[in-house]
Amino acid sequence: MKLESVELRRIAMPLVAPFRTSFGTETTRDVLLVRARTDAGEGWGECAALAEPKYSAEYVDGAADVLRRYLVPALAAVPDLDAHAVGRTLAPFTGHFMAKAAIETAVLDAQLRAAGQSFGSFLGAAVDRVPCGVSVGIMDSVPALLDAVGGYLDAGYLRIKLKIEPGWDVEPVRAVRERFGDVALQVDANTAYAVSDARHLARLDPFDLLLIEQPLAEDDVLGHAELARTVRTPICLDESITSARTAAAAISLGACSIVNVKPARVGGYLEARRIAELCAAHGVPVWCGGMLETGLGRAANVALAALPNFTLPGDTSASNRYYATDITPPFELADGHLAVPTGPGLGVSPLPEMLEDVTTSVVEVPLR
Ligand code: SMG
Ligand code: MG
Repeated sequence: MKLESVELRRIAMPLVAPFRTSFGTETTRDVLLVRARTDAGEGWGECAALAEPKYSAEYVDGAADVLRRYLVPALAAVPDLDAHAVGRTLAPFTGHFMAKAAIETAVLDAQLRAAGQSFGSFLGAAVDRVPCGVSVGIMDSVPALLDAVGGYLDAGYLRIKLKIEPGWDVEPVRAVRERFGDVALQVDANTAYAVSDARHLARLDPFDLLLIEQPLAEDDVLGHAELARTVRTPICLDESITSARTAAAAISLGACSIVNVKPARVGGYLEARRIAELCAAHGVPVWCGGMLETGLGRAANVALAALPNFTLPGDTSASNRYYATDITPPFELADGHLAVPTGPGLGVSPLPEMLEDVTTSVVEVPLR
């Protein structure tokens, strides 16, 4: 394939409710969509970068900038482009995983649409639907949290993840356990603790959580290994895992026994699949993370979550958990599951009218 032009489109997607984490509150997702036009047809990718560089170093304006200045021009020079060539071509540019993931996904979508193959089939999906969890933000009060969790359980979600931070951890976990019994429950700290908090975090042990996700800083792999020797709850890494190599190191050092595989964080679906396979070889279960994606990003995540080693429910919730109106036909929960799309490529496309309604800017990247 040859890249003919790339469109960088920004859309503003209001969330149905504010989503608060230890690093900030999201109320509207400012999403960058990448549309790759090739001589074999077009493809879409969604960039997961948030507005501010707080989850990780990436942010949406930075992602758009690096795509326009460096990544797209490098790919435009490749005569027979496919998804595998994207990572190779972009390797000289350090970091910028979310920007790289977005363009790799767009190229893969174009390639698979042209070949009539779905993401799920290409990646190696083993099932036709995936069990879904939901990530629940920090709330103003425990009663408000119990209301939210109750609503998600009524909707059929099979696992609850609570965002935690110092001052909002043991009490909300205890309250959810007491009210909802033995529901599958886990927590995510988004790096809000220090290794000196080990004894405090061990107070979560009696609640039989599936895991505690990323309690310490992104670069504190040894700290996580030390913590794993103090707390009984399994440690799962998110932010720290940026490649198959960092996953191998974290596992070897005993820093985690479960991995959150988030394609955006590792540069795309090909590296995400490598991580899942590496984890399988080490007996480490994985699950698919999320970044409040629209239906486009969700389609690819659901396909990935259908791979064999994804044995825990992912942050792959239905469209209406995030958006009143999605830009694709909505993903709907059925019996706690989402169906893996079967159409060519992502299997979903943006609805033109809806897309126009939410678009805030469109930039064509000039290809020389
Ligand atoms: O997509 O359902 C979702 C959100 C899942 O909690 C979620 N993501 O650290 O895992 C994480 C966070 C990162 C994004 S917070 C705005
Ligand atoms: Mg996380």
